[in-house]
Amino acid sequence: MSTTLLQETRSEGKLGKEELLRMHELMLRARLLEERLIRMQKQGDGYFWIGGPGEEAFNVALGLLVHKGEGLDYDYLHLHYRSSATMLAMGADPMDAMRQMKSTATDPYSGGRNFVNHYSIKKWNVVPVSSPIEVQYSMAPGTALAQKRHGGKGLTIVQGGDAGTAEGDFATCLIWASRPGVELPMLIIVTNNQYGISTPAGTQHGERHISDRGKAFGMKTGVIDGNDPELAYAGIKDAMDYVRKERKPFVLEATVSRLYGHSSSSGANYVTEEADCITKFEQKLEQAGHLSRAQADAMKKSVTDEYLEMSKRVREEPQPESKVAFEHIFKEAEPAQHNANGRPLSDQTEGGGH
Ligand SMILES: Cc1ncc(C[n+]2csc(CCOP(=O)(O)OP(=O)(O)O)c2C)c(N)n1
Repeated sequence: MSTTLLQETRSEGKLGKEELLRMHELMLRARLLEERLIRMQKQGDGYFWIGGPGEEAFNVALGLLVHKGEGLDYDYLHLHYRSSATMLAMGADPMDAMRQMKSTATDPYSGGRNFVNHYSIKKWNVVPVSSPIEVQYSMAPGTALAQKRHGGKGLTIVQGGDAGTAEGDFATCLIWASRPGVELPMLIIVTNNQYGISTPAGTQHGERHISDRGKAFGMKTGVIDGNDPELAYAGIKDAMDYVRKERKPFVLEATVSRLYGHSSSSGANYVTEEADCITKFEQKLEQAGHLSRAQADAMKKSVTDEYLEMSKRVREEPQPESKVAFEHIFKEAEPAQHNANGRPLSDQTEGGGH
């Protein structure tokens, strides 16, 4: 089943059984991948875990709706470390996340340099995820501005958490996205899980919804239940359709859960107090007669086994050699040649530089 099929089905009114089951499978795969990564970290096959359990409903829907490809005609993604389900829904190889967890030389996102869930895929316009939070919001207007000048239907998607919106980068994003006459084709997403690392959102926000901030800049905004895959799919699709057609920004806030705490630094244990989008969706699918408990359990077992096997294979892959540690930091270039005055020979200007 392709993304296109999902979109066609949606425009007819409702997602069909096949599409709902595909979403469920992707959500389950994303969750089981994160659980494998958490186990890898706890067993010593990695130094740190951070990821997206609790955001699968929203992030799978997003991944299925992305217009995937390289260059300005396709969507750009400026994601964060909880976007694993988006990556899986786009077709990323789960083994690559395990490679990044294990810091192997084969990790295609960072060659074993970065934390897990810090993706980077040039052929799909997935801009490298950075550990300093929120910088993606001030970078994203760059690709959106290039897309505005280029024309076409491509848009820029930027996503981060609620607490990070306190950083100046978020304000930078709102300002650049909404300049009169140069409004940018951006889908600005905030996935609100109600926490910074340990700071409750309720103690930080004078505004009712974070997305309301967009209203002051004349932007369209919306809040959706990010724990419901059908509502998330419909909400993202509506917002994307607007941005693609009008070439103007939309601020979309999605309420989500954080099911394994902040990261391995806070223990990475399952929390029972928050809504679990997969449990809720499975109940809905069972009631509709689309999925039985036995089928869901069988799928869970089979994917768990599949991922365990993958993690064993990743363990055998090579670690990076120390001599590559400084590659990709500075541009590889010949040292500049200087004249007797210490000026670069390539500098032909009269009277000195700037
Ligand atoms: C610039 C910067 N400040 C602080 C941190 C430490 N830090 C990492 S995650 C995080 C909380 C982010 O919360 P939120 O934006 O709500 O996203 P969530 O992790 O809840 O999805 C903080 C403060 C950081 N990585 N970068």
